[in-house]
Amino acid sequence: MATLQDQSSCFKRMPLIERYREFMPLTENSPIVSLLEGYTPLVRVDRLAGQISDKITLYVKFEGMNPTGSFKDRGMTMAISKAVEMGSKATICASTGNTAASAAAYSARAGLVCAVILPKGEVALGKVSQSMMHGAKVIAIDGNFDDALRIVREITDSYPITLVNSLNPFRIEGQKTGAFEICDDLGHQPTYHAIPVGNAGNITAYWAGYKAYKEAGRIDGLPRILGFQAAKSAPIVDGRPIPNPETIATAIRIGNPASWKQAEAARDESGGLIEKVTDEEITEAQKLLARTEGVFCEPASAASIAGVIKKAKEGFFTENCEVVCILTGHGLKDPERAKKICEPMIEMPADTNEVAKVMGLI
Ligand code: AN7
Repeated sequence: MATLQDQSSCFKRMPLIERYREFMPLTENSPIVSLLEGYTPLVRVDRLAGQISDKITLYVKFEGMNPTGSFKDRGMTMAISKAVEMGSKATICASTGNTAASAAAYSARAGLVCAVILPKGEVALGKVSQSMMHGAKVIAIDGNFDDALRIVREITDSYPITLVNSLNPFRIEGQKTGAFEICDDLGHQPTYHAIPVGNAGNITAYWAGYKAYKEAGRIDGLPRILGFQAAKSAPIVDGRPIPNPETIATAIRIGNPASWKQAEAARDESGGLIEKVTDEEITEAQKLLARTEGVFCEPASAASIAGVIKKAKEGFFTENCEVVCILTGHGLKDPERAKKICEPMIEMPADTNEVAKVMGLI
């Protein structure tokens, strides 16, 4: 019978953690649970850059192209592989939606039972439907992400269930691969790395990834990390936990990030910054990217673009530089939001003349 490993490596693309095996905590006998994640496009977006600054060469790393539509798959392939290696039968996570979707999918792939704890009414439709479809036990609590994470910590303290939030160190290990891919694609590190910050696992992982690549001699310098939080969910910027975080970018509606200190370290060690962008700036950036370049990311992801636009307006980019924006999730995750911010479609009779009229042809 074919093993999971055989199933995943029968095509040209190999499992992500296999590709970067030398940097991953895998043993010879580690099972590899993969959906052929990673290898996401690093798209050069000159038309967008032209509207932002004449100093920057801009790239977007479209993490929405991962199997479940977000960057979470990079960490989940590693976390679930280790869970299987250690004999776990069940997984659990708190989530604003994407971690849950990824945990549900990779748990299904490995034959593990999965439970996801979500803030009721605050998770985008696409993400909820994924968790349900993959057969997870979907539990929506009267509370926010931070409440959900507390519950998950308490449950995993008392029961033999594997926690697959980014508190699980294997998640961070897997997510380092994003940095490796960027450097492999460019042939060097970018000058600036712009990224949305929620629970702060991804900024932590990217910084660790760049540092590991430098140590291995694959790059000869490090990027400056530019992190962006939503204005009313910006605990790191404000320097205190936010009890009731709010933002239309529900993925990053987080008031007390688990990797707070590591995010500050990434900012300070890299000579970067962590700042806020408003919901209006996020929405504008999401639409601008979609309309200028044909790339549809979810609202939280657009925080990276919004941040670069904001910094460019402030005159931050004074010399020619390369900027990579991480687009953490696919726009189809949150179709309701897209409908809300765009012109409504035109409904009309099935009549050619009438159609030509509304098109302005007649
Ligand atoms: C699209 O799914 O926290 O700073 O529970 O889904 O590593 O938390 C999602 C986070 C950015 C922030 N963009 O990353 C979850 C969750 C998208 C996200 C983030 C998330 P972190």
